[in-house]
Amino acid sequence: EQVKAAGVFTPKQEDYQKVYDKIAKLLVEHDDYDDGSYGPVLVRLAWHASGTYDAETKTGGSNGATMRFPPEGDHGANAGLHAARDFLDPVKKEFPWITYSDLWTLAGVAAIQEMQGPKIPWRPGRNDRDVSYCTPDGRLPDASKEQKHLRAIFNRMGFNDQEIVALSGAHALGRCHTDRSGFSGPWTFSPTTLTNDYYKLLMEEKWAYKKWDGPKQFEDVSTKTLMMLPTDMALIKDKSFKSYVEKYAKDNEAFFHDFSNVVMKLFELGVPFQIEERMTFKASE
Ligand code: CCH
Repeated sequence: EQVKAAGVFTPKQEDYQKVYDKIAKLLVEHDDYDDGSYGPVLVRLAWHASGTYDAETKTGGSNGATMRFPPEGDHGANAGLHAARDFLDPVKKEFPWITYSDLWTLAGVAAIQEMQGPKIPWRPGRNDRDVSYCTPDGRLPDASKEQKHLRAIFNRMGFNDQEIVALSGAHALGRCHTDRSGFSGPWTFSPTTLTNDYYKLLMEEKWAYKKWDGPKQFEDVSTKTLMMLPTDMALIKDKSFKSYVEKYAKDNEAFFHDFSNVVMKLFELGVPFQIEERMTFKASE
């Protein structure tokens, strides 16, 4: 049983598994959101918490959960992520010993695994920090840009071309919302299941500019129901990026393997861990 006295309770893997199981249960219970799952927006929360990392100054990253505070929570890139943070409120209430920053990344792991993705090894050790640790605006990618910008943003975090392309496969999940980013629509036909379809569609579909009043984006010529951002299209414009898109389009196992490694790295950016060992959570069912 949990020892409730402050400072005495040291959670073990089984305790984190309970947090995982609670998130998995809530995902099933709240299937009335978006395409039927909060999973994609939970992945985006964990990514935007982590992707602020700057390797040079060692600032930002998943340690701190500073998106709870207005300057960072109000950054344009974070529009709509309150949905993910609110979803996790009852989890934090039931397990008050977990920090927000551990909870957000653990929720990202749970969401990926519950959406049929690969196991993502995870370890605790993030501490919540105050408002003074909020990162400046502009550290997350701008979807209207292309390869040069992608490299500038992701190299700053410490990622190479292969890792940029592997991370981008997360766009198999979820959708764009006009009231959040201004863009519209999902990338794949199965936005609540992780597959390599994002790469397959990039390679196999014909993409054209969408004719509308919104920001510049692409739509598939055959059904006009799917979308790609300018940053997504940059992955097949650039020769080096494209070689990895081709590889992952052909080989889902290679994608899952590399995606697991790179997401693990993403969620650990900027965290001064005390422990080396990682845990792997059992998926539900
Ligand atoms: Fe992303 N992403 N993302 N993305 N993203 C959006 C939605 C999701 C960019 C822009 C956008 C990653 C990389 C990039 C997810 C995961 C990842 C949206 C729509 C934009 C715009 C937001 C809205 O309107 O709700 C750009 C630019 C990049 C550059 O590389 C990476 C990396 C990841 C994770 C590893 C997920 C998941 C979503 C869906 C969210 C939802 O609410 O459905």
